[in-house]
Amino acid sequence: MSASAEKQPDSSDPAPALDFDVIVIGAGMSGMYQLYRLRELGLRARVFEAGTNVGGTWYWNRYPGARFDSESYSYGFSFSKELLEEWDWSEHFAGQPETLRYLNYVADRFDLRRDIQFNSRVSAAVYDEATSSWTVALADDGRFTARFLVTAIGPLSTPTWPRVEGIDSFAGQSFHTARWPKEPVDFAGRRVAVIGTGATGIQTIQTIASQVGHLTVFQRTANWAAPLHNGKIDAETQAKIKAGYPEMFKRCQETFSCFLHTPDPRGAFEVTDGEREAFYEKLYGERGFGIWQGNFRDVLIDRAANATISDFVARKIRQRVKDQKVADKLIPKNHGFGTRRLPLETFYYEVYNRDNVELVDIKATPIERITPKGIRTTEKEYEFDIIIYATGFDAITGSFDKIDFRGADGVRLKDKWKAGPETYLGLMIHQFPNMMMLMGPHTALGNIPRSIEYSVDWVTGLLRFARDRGLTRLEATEAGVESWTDHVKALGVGLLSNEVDSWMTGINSNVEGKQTRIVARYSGSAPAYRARCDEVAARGYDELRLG
Ligand code: NA7
Repeated sequence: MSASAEKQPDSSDPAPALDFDVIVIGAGMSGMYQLYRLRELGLRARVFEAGTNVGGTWYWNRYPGARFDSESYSYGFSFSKELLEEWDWSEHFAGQPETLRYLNYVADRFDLRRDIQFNSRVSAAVYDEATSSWTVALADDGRFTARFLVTAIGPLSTPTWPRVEGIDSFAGQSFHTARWPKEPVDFAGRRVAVIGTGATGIQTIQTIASQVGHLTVFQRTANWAAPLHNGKIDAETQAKIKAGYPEMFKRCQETFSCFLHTPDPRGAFEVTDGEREAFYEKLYGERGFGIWQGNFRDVLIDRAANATISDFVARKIRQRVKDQKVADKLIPKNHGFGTRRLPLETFYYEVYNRDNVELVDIKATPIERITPKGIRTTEKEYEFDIIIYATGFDAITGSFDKIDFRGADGVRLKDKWKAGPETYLGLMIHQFPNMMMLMGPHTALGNIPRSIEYSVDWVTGLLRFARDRGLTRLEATEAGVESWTDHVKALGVGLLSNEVDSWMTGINSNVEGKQTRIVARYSGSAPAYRARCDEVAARGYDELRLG
């Protein structure tokens, strides 16, 4: 800890010196890159991180089989040519250990750790109008002040457990996938339960099925999934990837959500039945998110178009799963293909052809309680050695709810956002001056590192502007927030994904008060988002209240 960080503010001093220019909460990809840019500006910055090391999502999610669903090379940082040149991704979709190694390499390469304080969970952040500054309190101990506050707390970082009785009574081992231990878990011969079949559950299930004695999957809602088609990157491909980086990142800037894939300009019914089938077959055989992000332009907005791809993928599931009763349980009935975040899988469906795997439909036979021995449904009690909760996150606003943010006049963010988030460009909030959000609500998510780099650069531009003009107070106006929030809501109209319960619509059965759908994400195109934010910057941030 630096000398300045140890200093406690002196309450008798009417204008105590601030500990830092900027405090950043979180040392995941957003916080790491923000720190790098703040240093370039010559600002005194401190990052507070709850974990013991950098990496955020890739630090916490150590569960078996955790890996990218977007191509490794399109996911890494693009800001440093040297870094791009130095780092070799071993697979098209790297696993979590490799990604965590990468982020540690980045931290070392840019000497980031000296301004990051680990084991430091922020519990509160309070704005003080008299000094135009933020005081950040840590859960354990310590209070620090800074002019500006940047939240880099991640859209999917607050894990949630089922609200079911008896969780603590289980006598075996239990783990949430997002709080997986650093030490390996021995599955050999064990009776294992997995609750949850989202992107995380699917990766876990397909990875451990061959390692466990017996696996029981508790599925509440069947999810659509499509093949990942991962593979090793050979030396020749590696050289091509590196030579093609400028072009590839340019493409990511042009596509709808910064992935390598972007919607096909044709509608699903603008081709013949045979052409449509062939196109789906091609997409199903290709790497990555193409079948989701590179499909016909209308499959995520038009029910009839969506039904064609849903029907295609349902047939694939029936072909891949031998027991047709099980196949039927695995085919979603309550939402169309791609209307929730699409999990990508590697022989996931084939798992259900194994003798040691059972699928339990907990819509039909709900879980009543966790018992010392295992899980009791309305049908029977199952006995386990290990229970894995792959039950997801209190997404997007959940990590904000966990910190007691208080803005001007003591207004609590949790109260302000009771009916859903309200933001300016997904970056700022009225009555929360000098606070900027990275990957908060209402921002373009998509291929997250691409969005992170853009948002960090925007925030950095704003802080440079403030520094150069000696500004000490930056605030989104009420009108600016209203206009952006209305815009984000309008963009969501007509999207099939906004008519479905998922973390993307703010639904979480495990969290009180999160049973009503909200528009939590910006669903326009990334280029349109950037154009709007660039325009604000080019006009000298004239939509903000500056002081
Ligand atoms: P998700 O996608 O939110 O999936 C959570 C899963 O857990 C999903 O199948 C849920 O069923 C299930 N779940 C949640 N709570 C319960 C309870 N109480 N009982 C039974 N089943 C439950 O989270 P993931 O971690 O898989 O993925 C999150 C994102 O991380 C992913 O989209 C990627 O962007 C990376 P439900 O569908 O709610 O019925």
